[in-house]
Amino acid sequence: MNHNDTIAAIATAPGEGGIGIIRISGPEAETILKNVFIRSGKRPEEAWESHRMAYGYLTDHGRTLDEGMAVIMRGPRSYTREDVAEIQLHGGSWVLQQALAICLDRGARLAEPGEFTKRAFLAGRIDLARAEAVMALIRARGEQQHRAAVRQMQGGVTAFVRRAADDLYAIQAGLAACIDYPEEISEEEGAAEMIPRIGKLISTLREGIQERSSRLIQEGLRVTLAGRPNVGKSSLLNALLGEERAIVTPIPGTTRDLIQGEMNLGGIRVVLTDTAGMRETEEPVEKIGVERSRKALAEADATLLILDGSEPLRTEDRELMESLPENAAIVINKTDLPQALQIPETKRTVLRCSAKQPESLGPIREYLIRFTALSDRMAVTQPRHLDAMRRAVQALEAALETVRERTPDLAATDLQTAQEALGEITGDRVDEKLLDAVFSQFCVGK
Ligand SMILES: Nc1nc2c(ncn2[C@@H]2O[C@H](COP(=O)(O)OP(=O)(O)OP(=O)(O)O)[C@@H](O)[C@H]2O)c(=O)[nH]1
Ligand SMILES: [Mg+2]
Repeated sequence: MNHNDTIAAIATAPGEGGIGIIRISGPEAETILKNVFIRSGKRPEEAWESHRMAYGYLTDHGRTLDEGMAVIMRGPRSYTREDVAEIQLHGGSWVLQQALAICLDRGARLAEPGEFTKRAFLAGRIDLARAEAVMALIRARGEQQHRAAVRQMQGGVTAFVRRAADDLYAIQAGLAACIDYPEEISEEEGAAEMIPRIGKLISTLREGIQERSSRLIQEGLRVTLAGRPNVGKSSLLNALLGEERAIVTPIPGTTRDLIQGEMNLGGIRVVLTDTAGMRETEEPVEKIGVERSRKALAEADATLLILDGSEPLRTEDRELMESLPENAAIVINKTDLPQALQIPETKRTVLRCSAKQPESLGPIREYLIRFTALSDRMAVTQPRHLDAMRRAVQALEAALETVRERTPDLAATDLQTAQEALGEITGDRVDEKLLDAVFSQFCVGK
C-alpha cells in the first residue's frame, strides 16, 4: 500500500440516508475537490478557506450530479494530518457511487478499510489502541461497551500500557547495569533488587487484565434457562425479552434447539439461551437438542433452573438440582396457578414468578444484574490487547524465574519479549502485518 497517494471513499453507511459523505485524503485532495465541486457565488480562482464549509454543486465535466456542501481541511489540522476534503451530498447510494467514481477518475484511489485511520496512526496523530477505539465506538452495542471505547479513545489504555512499559524499561536498565558494571553492584545484589520490581509489574498487569469483566463487555453475559420439559422455559424467555421469540405449546419437548435472545441489563448485553427440556429420550432430534442444552449449560455465566410450581417435584427436577453448578438459581414458575411444589432444602437462590405475569419478573432481573458488575481495575477490554498483555505477563514470569535462579543475564530476552508485547498494544512496536490485520477490520471510509 502506498501511503503518499490520495485516497477516497464513501464515509457514510451504505443505503439511503439524509446525507452521504465522500472523504478524500492526500496531497491531491484539494485539487480534486476544486475540480469536482463548484461553489455557489464564488469565482473558481478564489481561494478555499481551510475548515470552512462551502455550498455548491458536484459536477462532472459541466454536468451537475447533486448539490451539497464541501470543506477542505488542510493538514496537519485534519483526521489524517494530510489535506482532507469532505463532500456532503444527498445520501442516495447511486449519487454517492457516481460522486466517488468522479473523484477516482480525477486521480484518487479507492481507500482500503480503515485506511484513513491508518494514516492518522502512521502520521503519529493517534496510537494504535486509540485508532482501534474509533472502531470499538462505532460497534458499541451498549452503555458499557461504549464507555470502554471512550476510555480507550481518550488514551486510558495507552496510558496504562505506557506506564507499564516505562517500569519495564527501568527494570531492563537496572538489570543491564548490574551485568555491565559488576564492580559497582554485584550481579547477585542487582538481581535480588529486581525480583520485587518484576513481581509488582506482573501484578499490575494481571490486575489490568480482568478476564471476566472484559468478556462481559465484549460478549455480554450468557444466561441459560434450564429445566425439564414443559416447566415454562420458552415462556419465560419470551416474557423476559418482551417478544414472542420461542414457540410455546402445552406439549412437552416443544423446544428442540437452542434459542437465543438479547436484552440489556445495567448497560451490559445479556444473551439468554432457552434450551430443550432435559429428559431421557431416544427420539433422535430431541436427543441432539438435549446434548446442546448440556453444552449451553457448561458455557453459561449464570443459569436459571426453572421448576413448575403447579406440580410436585419430579425425578428429573431433582436430578437437575443436583447436577447443575452451584451458581444456578432456582426459578419457580407458574405462581399464577395453585401451588403444589415442595423443594428439598437448598443453598441456592430461589425466585418465584409467572411467565404469564410480566410484572413478576423483577426478581429475576435483579438476580441477573448482580452478574453484570464490572471490575474498576480493568485496563484493557479488546481481545487483541488482552492477548498481548497475557504474553507480556508470561514473559515477565519467565524472567522472574530466571532472575530468582541467579542468572539475570538470561532474563534480558524475556524482558524484551514483554516489552515488545506491550508495544503491540499502543503500536509503538508493530510490523506491517499486524497493522494490516488491525485496520482490515475497520469500515471503509473510516
Ligand atoms: N399458567 C401458566 N402457564 C404457563 C406459565 N409458563 C408457561 N406456561 C404454560 O406451560 C406450557 C409449557 O410452556 P413452554 O414455555 O413451552 O415450556 P418449556 O419449558 O419451554 O417446554 P419445552 O420446550 O417442551 O422444554 C405452555 O402451555 C405454557 O403456556 C406460567 O407462568 N403460568
Ligand atoms: Mg421450550
